[in-house]
Amino acid sequence: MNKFVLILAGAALASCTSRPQQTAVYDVIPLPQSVSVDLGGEGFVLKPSAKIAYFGADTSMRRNAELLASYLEPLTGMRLEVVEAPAKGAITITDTLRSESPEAYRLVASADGIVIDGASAAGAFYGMQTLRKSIPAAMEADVLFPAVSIADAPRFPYRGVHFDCSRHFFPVDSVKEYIDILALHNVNHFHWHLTDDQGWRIEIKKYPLLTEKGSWRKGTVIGTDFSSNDSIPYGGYYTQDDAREIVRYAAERHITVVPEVDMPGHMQGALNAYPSMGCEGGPYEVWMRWGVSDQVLCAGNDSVYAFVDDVIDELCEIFPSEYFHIGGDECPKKKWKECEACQAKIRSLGLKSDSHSTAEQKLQTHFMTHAAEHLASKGRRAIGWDEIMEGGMTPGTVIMSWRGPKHAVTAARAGHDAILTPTAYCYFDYLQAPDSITDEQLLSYRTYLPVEKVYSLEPVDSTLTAEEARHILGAQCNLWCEYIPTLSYAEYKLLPRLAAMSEVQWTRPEKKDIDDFMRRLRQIVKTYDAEGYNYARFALDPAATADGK
Ligand code: TNX
Repeated sequence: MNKFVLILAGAALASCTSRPQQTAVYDVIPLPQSVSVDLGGEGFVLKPSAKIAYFGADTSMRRNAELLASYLEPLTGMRLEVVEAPAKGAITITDTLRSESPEAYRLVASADGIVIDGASAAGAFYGMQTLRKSIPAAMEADVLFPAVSIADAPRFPYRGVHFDCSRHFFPVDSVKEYIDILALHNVNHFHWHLTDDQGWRIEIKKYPLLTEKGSWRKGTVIGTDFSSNDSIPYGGYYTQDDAREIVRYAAERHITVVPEVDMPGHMQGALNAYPSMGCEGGPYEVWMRWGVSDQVLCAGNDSVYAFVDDVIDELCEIFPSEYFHIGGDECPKKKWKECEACQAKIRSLGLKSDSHSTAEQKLQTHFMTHAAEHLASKGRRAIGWDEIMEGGMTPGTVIMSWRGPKHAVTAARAGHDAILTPTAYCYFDYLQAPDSITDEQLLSYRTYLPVEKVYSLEPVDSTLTAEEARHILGAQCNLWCEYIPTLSYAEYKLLPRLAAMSEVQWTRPEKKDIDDFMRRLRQIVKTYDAEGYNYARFALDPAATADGK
């Protein structure tokens, strides 16, 4: 063999063993405030030998680093070593950035490495998410990060996603995966809907029957035929330790869990366990169908107020969140009108109907105010669905505007904080496809809510003054689970609409562009694929059909 042949053979061998390279693209969702690619600069090539180095004495930065290692693995096949900074040729994460926004970060990539500097551990975490989402394909390859400087901070302080774990119960591991999906989209509040007519799902030690009895229903309607029933017992609940585990898991991902105990309506689960809390004394069943029940807590019974305080007391020990959701939606007043105790309460409080509100609506305000004041005495703030304004507003309570954006406008004008979650843009239980593409889609509320519509939400109404606009804390999408029995289907309902919502929550309105968003959507689904998330493929390609099973 001559020398020339040997050189050729050597080159062939080298090309077989050298790893392929892919190039990162900073086409991420949500779109950062500024991305300056340095076209003349040399980028950083990430290889398996690179380290993830963290600065910061507290455990949250080390945890960030470990999470980053776990995020990069399914995308690149590399499991990078986590070390304390400084380290050469590393991805370095630190939390020393000075910024007005505590969630801001800067990401700089150069030949020397990548530095993510957050204004806090949370800020650094969002920089990590941007890095992760810039890796376009899941494959075993080195990654070239072109030289870049990204400066970013969120538009709104409250970026929420809700999950109804009452109508269907999702085990702890499923809730964790749900939280992982929120983290990928820079969401910072997880609104956990824990109680409803169809099941009470959180252990309360002082009231053991809530979960012993109130978490089980005897059957579930089949489809949308409310006269039908599958007669299969259905239930489940979270122990307090489970809930603590969820709080911890979310906190590691810089997400605050906001628990919801829906009151005084949507309470048949609790009424089944403790029938004396209803106006008629029961018996009450854990509801087997969907909709709005007339059976609500009695607002004339003092032991009901004590029950509310006790539940809040136990849950405040588990959930450190400043916000606590006390529901307040869809509370029919039929039973209160007929109930002696409720009417006596109305008289003793001197509540009178007027042109704005009925006496019963004012009684609800009295009820919600009781809960809100009890929370305030513990340093917490109540959030309520927008119906709580009907009988007059409880000072300090945050309004969740779901029956259209107008309630947020009313709240902000009156000096109250508000969060936008109007059904037409934010109800992810609604259809993603224009008509029924799959059988499962038939089992859904029929309103059509495509990704483009979600994207078009502007949370700050143009008629608000700058002062009023400051009361708009942010936006949230809701996943009501009457027709969502599995995590896989929940993912499908969430994705990719959550990508659109994350841009509503994070990105400045002047930077939003639906065409550019739809283009970048093709990139984020690569991360969905790498993580194995189920998503509605036809949202990207309307020609695609049956999916989501
Ligand atoms: C209204 S939104 C509800 C929920 C249902 C949902 C279905 C709200 C505060 N109440 O109880 O699950 O519609 O879309």
